[in-house]
Amino acid sequence: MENFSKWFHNILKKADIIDSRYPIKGMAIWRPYGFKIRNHTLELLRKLLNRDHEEMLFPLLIPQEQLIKESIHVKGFEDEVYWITQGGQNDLNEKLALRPTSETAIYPMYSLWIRTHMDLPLKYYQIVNTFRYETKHTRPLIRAREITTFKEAHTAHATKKESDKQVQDFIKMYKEFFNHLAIPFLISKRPSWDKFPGADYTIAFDTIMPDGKTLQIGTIHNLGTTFSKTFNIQFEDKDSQHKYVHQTCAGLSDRVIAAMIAINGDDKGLKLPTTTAPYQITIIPIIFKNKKNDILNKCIEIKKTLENEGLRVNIDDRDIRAGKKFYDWELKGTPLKLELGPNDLEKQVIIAMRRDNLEKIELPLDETLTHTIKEYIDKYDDNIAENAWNFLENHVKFTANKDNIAQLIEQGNVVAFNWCGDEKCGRELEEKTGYNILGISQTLDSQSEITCIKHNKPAKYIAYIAKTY
Ligand code: PR8
Repeated sequence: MENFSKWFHNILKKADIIDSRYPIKGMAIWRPYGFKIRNHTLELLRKLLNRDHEEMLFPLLIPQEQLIKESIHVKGFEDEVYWITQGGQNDLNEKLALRPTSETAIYPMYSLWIRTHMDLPLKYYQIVNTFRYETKHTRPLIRAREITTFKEAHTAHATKKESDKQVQDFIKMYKEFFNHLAIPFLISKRPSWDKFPGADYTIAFDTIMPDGKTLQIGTIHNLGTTFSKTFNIQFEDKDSQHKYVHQTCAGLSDRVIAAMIAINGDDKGLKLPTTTAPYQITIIPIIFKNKKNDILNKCIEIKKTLENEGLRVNIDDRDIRAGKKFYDWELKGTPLKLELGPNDLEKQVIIAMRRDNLEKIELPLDETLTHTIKEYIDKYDDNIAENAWNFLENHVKFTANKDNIAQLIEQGNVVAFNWCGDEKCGRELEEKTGYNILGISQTLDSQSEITCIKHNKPAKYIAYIAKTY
């Protein structure tokens, strides 16, 4: 993959994932194959969230007065908001914002819903489209102006301790989610100047894309009582005192799908994990005239058997060359292809080919087939995840010398370094190098004699710096 950006645009188009020719910048269309991948991704996400959250759905529009009520929050978003000012021929009395995120839509309602400690913790989420007037270069899925798949969870708790615990629970859940998608990640606490507008602190998941740039693929924010004070979200506690709730929110977007595609792809196309592949197995009949029906019938029988075991299977019976079918399903990233021709049928075997190693193996067409295939796709999943993690781990390099940062990053790495944690020092480092501090990955032992990469002050943390999307 020499030119990642070109590869990415090509694959979205050729594999029928996204069509970005829609005549509004930053807004694109999900094509049916992409839509299926998106559905499976959402299914997984809902399954994880529904363990202890409930899904809801808010309106898209937010009254101006509500959006601007939380001053720090609005400052962070004011340059990114799309406004609706007219209804038909009439000017609206109040401007309405297309939600860039929904804190200011949701929290006034939380203030009505939450009354006593018995209403807590409250854990709701929605999966909606949001709009951000991004001024940086837009890219489908990665930086869109309409984020079509924005998962936002919003929780409220009685104490700070519980909200901190919720942050940890989200971290666990995200780990599980990204593992299902074969997306390796770095977790860090964003520096104070890069946290979510209105948050006490932000924990972010980043991955390293094939071009070495990092992509923020998920965030978890502890909002403290900033919003509950602004929107008056109070509860009566056991001691009859009225207190402000402590809140968190956590977001994911289409970027997750971008990362899954980019990290697991190669020059032949996609390598989708079986969790999200529209078809986990594609059967390709090799049709010769006199045997056509026998072959097709056997393919249908195999498909049914595998489907009964819960696998997603399709048969490509298009009237085109088998070679073209192989090419297409390699491009579309089906984890396992099965090929059945007249000779195979006679020998009672089928040829299996995993998308990751492209090895062809003959499998007996008997009652062991389903079991063997399941083992195969498990190995496939393990292998693509292992490769993805190896890539990430090989591209995180530690240095104690600030003069090495630029070279390491330009070679496609994220750089880990010892840091004092001071804002001034961090900002200077960003300015001097032109890269971004992702955040703190680890706190150092307070007894340690290690010094900050920039000066002689004691280092408190290990932090990451990178070229970011
Ligand atoms: C919140 N509020 O909003 P966040 N295109 C695609 N993905 C994007 C874009 C974009 N233009 N901008 C951000 N993301 C909080 C949490 C409710 C939920 C993705 O947080 O502003 C990024 O992966 O950090 C980001 O981590 C996630 O949306 C959440 O957005």
